[in-house]
Amino acid sequence: MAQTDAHPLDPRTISPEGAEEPPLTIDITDGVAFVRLNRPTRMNALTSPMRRGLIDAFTTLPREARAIVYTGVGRAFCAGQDLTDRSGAAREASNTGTAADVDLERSLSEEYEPMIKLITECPVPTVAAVNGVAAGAGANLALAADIVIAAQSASFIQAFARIGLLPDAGGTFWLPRLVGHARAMGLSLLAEPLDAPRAADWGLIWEVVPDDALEAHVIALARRLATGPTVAYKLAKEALRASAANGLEQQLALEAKLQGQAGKTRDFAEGVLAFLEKRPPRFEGR
Ligand code: T3D
Repeated sequence: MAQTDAHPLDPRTISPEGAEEPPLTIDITDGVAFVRLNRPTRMNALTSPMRRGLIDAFTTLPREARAIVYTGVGRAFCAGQDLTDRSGAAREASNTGTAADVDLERSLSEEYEPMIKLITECPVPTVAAVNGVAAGAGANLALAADIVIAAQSASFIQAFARIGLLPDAGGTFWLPRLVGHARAMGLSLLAEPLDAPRAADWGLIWEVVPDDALEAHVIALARRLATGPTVAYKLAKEALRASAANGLEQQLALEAKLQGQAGKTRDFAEGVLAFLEKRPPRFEGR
């Protein structure tokens, strides 16, 4: 993705990793916020400052942008949890013949869970541009986006079982819903890479594009979303999220309630007028 000036939210202000190589960069262009995971030598593996940076970004950016794209710098999208952060505990456990003394429940509930929830419930459309391998929590970070677009050479790996864990960061929620029980089981237990074309065939992601077309394609799509009916998008997201837990009756009632809100937006009036006047709509996002 083309770099522009750093956004004031750039997490180098909150990161202890230094100003030269911020682990996350943010900029906003034409109403689209671009969030880039920026630890290419570590395959953009997630550290605590990155997770906190993502939490900050997805808290504040929806007030400043009408679409958010996130992607990785370098050849990977994200390799999940930075395992060097767990190396001390793993070595100690190996030396003493005990289990690793690391509180993964806390790590998940304090950082991964709010991060995934904020992205999933983000009021503006989110796009994951999966530029390379997405492994472990990195794969499920991608799946948290509304629209996942992958480069042809990208792959998705529920790598957790390789290190003695179960899928987290929303994996056990999204996988069965997106690809069904049998494929969710296979991906989780075998932890094998799923290449991007097959991920699209299986319905895990929206689409695959040639590697050299990813950037332009994602920018065009995100700009389209950023000029769309932002309130209607937010309400559609809310309704689709709720459908997993609702019966038809509840869902019809929710659609009626939310459509009532959509009908009161300026964008609805503009959409109808534009149709009647045979011209493209000019949505303001309100
Ligand atoms: O801990 C908690 O809080 C619980 C939450 C857990 C969530 C999780 O995400 S658990 C799963 C963690 N992730 C993984 O297990 C994936 C580990 N990485 C890999 O399997 C492979 O690296 C990849 C399949 C992603 C890519 O393979 P490849 O062959 O293209 O690259 P590589 O040579 O393995 O990696 C390149 C470098 O990135 C390498 O460093 P080096 O040797 O050049 O200095 C490698 O160590 C580093 N790297 C890759 N992934 C991670 C990583 N460093 C730290 N943490 C990583 N996750």
